[in-house]
Amino acid sequence: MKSIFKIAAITAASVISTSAISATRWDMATPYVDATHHTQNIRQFAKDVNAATNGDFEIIVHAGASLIKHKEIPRAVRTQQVPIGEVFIGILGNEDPIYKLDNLPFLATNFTDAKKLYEVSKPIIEAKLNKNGLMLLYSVPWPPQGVYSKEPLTSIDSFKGAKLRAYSSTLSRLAVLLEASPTTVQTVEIPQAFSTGIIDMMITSPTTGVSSQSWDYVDNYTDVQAWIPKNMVIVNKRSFKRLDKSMQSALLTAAAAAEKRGWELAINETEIKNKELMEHGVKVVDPNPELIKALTAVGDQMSQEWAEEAGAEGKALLAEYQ
Ligand code: PCA
Repeated sequence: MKSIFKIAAITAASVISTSAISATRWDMATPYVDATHHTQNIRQFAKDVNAATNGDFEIIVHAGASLIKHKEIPRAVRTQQVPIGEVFIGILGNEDPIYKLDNLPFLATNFTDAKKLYEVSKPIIEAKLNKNGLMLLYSVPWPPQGVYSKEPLTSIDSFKGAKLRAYSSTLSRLAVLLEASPTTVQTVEIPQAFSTGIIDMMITSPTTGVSSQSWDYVDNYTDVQAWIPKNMVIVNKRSFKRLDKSMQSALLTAAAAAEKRGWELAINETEIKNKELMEHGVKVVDPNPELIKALTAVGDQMSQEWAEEAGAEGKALLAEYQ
């Protein structure tokens, strides 16, 4: 009896003494390279957490899918392989229709509408994540999505037969409706996909057009501003609960700041990266009105399809947004 008490006392003492000085280190898996505002924002977020906890809570950012492949990041966070990660919301489209909403063409084409759509959909996204043991920390948009092509994009027929890069199931669906053939290609593989002829067109932001050096493969960027997709930073709930209260609050405070900063960065990024495309010789042009009209009609069709797929919850959400 005596010795058991003694062991218990020693154990308790060592727990107290280590927790008082113990530092927490989290590995964070992110998909995109440093040359994107998302990753720069995350690095600042990690710094903020560190500063707020006097260095006790360190988040080590593994950018550019260097630790975990993009497609595998959601599962890695769910299974606590890493406690925290960033994902493109649209890549979860096959798990639940709610994540497809983020890539629907011509539903939210400016930052004000994108913010509105985010606010309306956030409670549902949080509830879905919660069911999977995950928490939404914050979400930040990309610049509006435009079309990169070898030939000028004159009409909707320019898409016919194109080998169009796709990064989500929603974008694949759009490609099919445009009579193009979609191929899934990760951002880091874009140059190779163009040079080997796997793709000859893509729809993405000026950010990704710059980071993939699109000027090596295409001459035209048509700024159709089709949608404003977002990334989200997610945390494993159990990992979060295991943090002490001061670390939890440091994380949440830094996340709120990162969300605010990230939206501002995305707005600036749009202008900066559009200019950079031009400096490298890409012709950045506005779409003609007929093209926008035709693309909007396809977008409307996709919104209807989405509302059917997402059921009552989806219809209510769309109605609230619209
Ligand atoms: N860039 C990422 C997602 C959206 C964007 O602008 C990509 O092209 O995969």
